[in-house]
Amino acid sequence: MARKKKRTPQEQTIDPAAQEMLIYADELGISTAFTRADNMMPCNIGATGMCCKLCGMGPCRLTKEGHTGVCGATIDTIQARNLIRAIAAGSAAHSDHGRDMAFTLKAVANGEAEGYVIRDIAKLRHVASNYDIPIEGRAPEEIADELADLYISQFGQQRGEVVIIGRAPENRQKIWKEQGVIPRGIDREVVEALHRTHIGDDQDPEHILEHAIRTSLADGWGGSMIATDVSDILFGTPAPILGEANLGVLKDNMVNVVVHGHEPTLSQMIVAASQDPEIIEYAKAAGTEGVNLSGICCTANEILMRQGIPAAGNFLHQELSILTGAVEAMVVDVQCIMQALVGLAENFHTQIITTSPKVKIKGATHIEFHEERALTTAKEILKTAIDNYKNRGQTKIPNVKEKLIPGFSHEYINYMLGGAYRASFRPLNDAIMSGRIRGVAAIVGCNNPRSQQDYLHTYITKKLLEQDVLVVETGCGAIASAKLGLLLGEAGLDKVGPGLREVCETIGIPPVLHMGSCVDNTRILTVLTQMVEEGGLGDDIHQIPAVGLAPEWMSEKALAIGTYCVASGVYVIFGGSSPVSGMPDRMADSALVAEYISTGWEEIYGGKLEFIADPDEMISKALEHIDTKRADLGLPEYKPELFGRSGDTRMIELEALPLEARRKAIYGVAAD
Ligand code: BF8
Repeated sequence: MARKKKRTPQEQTIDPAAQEMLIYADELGISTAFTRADNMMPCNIGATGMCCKLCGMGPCRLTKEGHTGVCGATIDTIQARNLIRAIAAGSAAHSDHGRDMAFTLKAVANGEAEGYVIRDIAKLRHVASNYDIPIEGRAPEEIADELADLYISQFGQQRGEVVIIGRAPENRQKIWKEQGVIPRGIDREVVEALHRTHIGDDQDPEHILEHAIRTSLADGWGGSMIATDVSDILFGTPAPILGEANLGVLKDNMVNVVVHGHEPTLSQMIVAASQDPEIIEYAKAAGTEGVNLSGICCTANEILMRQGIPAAGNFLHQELSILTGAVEAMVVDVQCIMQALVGLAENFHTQIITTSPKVKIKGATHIEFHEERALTTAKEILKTAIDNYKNRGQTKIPNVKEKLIPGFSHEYINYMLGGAYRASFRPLNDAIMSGRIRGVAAIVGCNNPRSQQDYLHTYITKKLLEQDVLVVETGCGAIASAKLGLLLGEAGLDKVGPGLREVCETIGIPPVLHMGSCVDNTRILTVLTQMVEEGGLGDDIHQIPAVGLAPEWMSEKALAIGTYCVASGVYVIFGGSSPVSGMPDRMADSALVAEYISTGWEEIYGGKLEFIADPDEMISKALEHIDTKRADLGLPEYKPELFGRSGDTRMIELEALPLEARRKAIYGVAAD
């Protein structure tokens, strides 16, 4: 494979902590995803969706106009098949996570899960009442047992409709019914996606892509929503809490345990175990000041937004955290875990501990986690890490971290807008209708070492904030903004448009709302639904001046999320490269799928999926879309000069303070 130019650490990432560690990795002669990406050019035929490897007659590479595979498959059929397979894999990953959560809920309800309790009874009752599960006069465990049974049944259901669909706006459900795309059962749609793409099955690209919509809906309005619901019920619905992010959260004088992956069942129990007197004593006996937990990827988001446990970083920080030499154990469960971790850890004392029955990595220590022994296993894992402290060598922890306020669940957003007595989305809708807020953008998704880490996420976020667009974030995108200090209440409002700033100052919120992990993109679906139900912004999601962006995407889960958002009526823009771009300069027929998932899907669902590499074009397209939606609703044209003059002596006083003093005045603490 041809080599491309090696980038400098400054070209590989905008994060100063990551730059420091990449320089260190170079000094040590250790490779990372950043250097491996530089050393391996992606295959330009596979990357553009022009390779079919679905049977033993191929792989067939279609590179000329009119080329077909050995079986006669055309380029558009091949691209559609590749895309739906990725969407099915992403949906499977999210939904299997949701299934595990539902089984944990069942076990907790029946007293079979060690150490767990039902933390949010109000949410349990609310979710159960969506499905007419009786709640009055019943113990939480009884309700939870019935809800768990209902949710578990959704995976294997063969006919009918997945019940969660009933939580979407009525007009949206009508579109899905007319199109016949309501998922019958979560697993069924994933299996059917695989069946349809076996050699000799579905060969009409539009028909394949119709099933891609059905499969993605089984994720967004199915498995992922179950995961979010149950996580909140068991571990608490997030509310704002002060946290920290970046590698500087690792501590030299403590046993550092980094939890990485996705399912909160494990990480929440490790949080509980780390506070257990037995573990604190054990750590002290080993000559340390205790156990310091931190997270990577979506596990980080899960424990950050509920307990304020710091995030060591996003996807590309998993290797960098081990490079510090200060991590006794990296405990992983499922998804986004690089195989390179084990080889990398051999250069240090770090133990990579796999815990899921689904995920083993050669060379890692496997301590399998099951909910009936959850607390015992969590303690065993922590003791293994503590025992490893004595093997620690030289450390290099970058002195870089930032404060943030995560925890904006849809329940909290509803509450914060109106308080306990008038909780409602009315103020948000009013702010959009008046033009104080121009529109809403969800900026979500991964890091990708093929782009400069965090640059696209934060550049686009900052530019949209200047344009009075309220930003909500999840996943690794949220951690990117956190590391840059964009999730910091009033302290981050300096460069925000005047109307948005007024709203944020009035409510007391940051202009970027951290809404959780990747499965929690379903919270965004719920917010959009509640905005429709509140009135004034149309009768369906596609009418809301809103966009979704995944600037640094890399995972199949991101494609599943993007597709269910499109099916729900959202304009979704992905950065980086397009898996269906083809080579339209050489092969006009290779542009059909890209065209169909944009204008074709827009005609049917009001949402569209586009891949745009240039960040400024992403921003201009997003703003153009927001303004078109405003005009279609008959809302006033966006005029920022009308806002931000109301004045507030307190804000003026605060603004005059240097940043650290301002943070101290607002939060009572300053960055250290
Ligand atoms: O599910 S954003 S890199 S961590 S896939 Fe993975 Fe992408 Fe991060 Fe969470 Ni989501």
